[in-house]
Amino acid sequence: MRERTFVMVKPDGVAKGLTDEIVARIERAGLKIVSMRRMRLDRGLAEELYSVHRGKDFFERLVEHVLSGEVVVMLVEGERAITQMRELSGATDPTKAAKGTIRSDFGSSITENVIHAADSAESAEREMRIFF
Ligand code: 3AN
Repeated sequence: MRERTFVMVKPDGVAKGLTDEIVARIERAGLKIVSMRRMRLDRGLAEELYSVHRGKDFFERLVEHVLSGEVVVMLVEGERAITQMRELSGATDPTKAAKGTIRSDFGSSITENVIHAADSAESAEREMRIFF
């Protein structure tokens, strides 16, 4: 099934110069980057993106991290794009992520885990609407 999803290279990924590597992995998986923008989030956007985590103990840490530098937001399209992007990204905790995934290869902590990819069709729709 052809899907669209929302992906974001987080500030640690941008700072480590990983944007091109991540774009290459997405394209090699047969997915298409329909639109891409480098930007700085403001607090309102960051809190809206992560609104499902509001009230959790890591919420402020997460928001502070995505405000700490530039991010690259992407609209990605293709067969099973949502699942494929989750598979390319790997588990939230880089130490638990499967070998060869973006987070396993480049992530340094649960907060600094390089990439965000929408976790469901509903999240993808909501997140795409925020940024595109
Ligand atoms: P994922 O990004 O793998 O879908 P979510 O949606 O559960 O994970 O969490 C969103 C972001 O919140 C994660 N990318 C991570 O940076 C952060 N996060 C999640 N759980 C924790 C935690 N226990 N401690 C710190 N940060 C967390």
